[in-house]
Amino acid sequence: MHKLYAQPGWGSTLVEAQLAWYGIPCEIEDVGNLFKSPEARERLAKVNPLAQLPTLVLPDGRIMTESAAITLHLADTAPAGKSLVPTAPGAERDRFLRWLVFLVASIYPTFTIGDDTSRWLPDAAAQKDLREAMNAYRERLWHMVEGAVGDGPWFLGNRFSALDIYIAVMTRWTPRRAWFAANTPKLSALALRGEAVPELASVWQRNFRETPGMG
Ligand SMILES: N[C@@H](CCC(=O)N[C@@H](CS)C(=O)NCC(=O)O)C(=O)O
Repeated sequence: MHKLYAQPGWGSTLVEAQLAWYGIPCEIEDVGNLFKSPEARERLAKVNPLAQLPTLVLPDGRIMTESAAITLHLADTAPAGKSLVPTAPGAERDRFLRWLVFLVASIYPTFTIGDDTSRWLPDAAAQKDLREAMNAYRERLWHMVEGAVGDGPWFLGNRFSALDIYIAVMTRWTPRRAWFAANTPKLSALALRGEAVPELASVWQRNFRETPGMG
């Protein structure tokens, strides 16, 4: 069985949702708040030296980290017609890859840097400046993603994909849903649609306990 190191609402939700979509059973171990608990960080670092979520242990004991790698890995064995990743080659696949990597390589690092700026800078005022700079930069990046979304219903058009799961999860994070509703209506609509997918209902419930769409 797969084992997912997790924390409700954190990046592990990206993988928890995909496992649920594929009907892959998994054991979930919530690790605690990695920014507040040195013990949680130490425990996770034994399996993932970066001590980041998601961290997935495959049934044969191998460790997978990096949500995009896990996304592609899970799609490799997905039943035809159920895959969350368009098959190669093709324009839809290329678009998927471009924006998947944009989300993890451009947007995600703004959290790595901004979530706890005391990791990088000793001075409190400088920490605040860095956090605000990351927040502003992230908003610019989200506007770019908004510009890439077509007319729906999903990010890629008619096809539901892992991008829709990323949008549903990451729009829960700063700048949060009210900002997306006001500034990036297409992303906001995708997120709400993603939260209405019946196969994912229990995942959203576990990770974002409040009423869906109200984050
Ligand atoms: N590139 C990684 C980023 C993962 C990541 O930054 N996860 C956050 C949780 S949402 C984390 O574990 N942060 C702890 C830290 O940065 O030390 C991925 O896509 O999986």
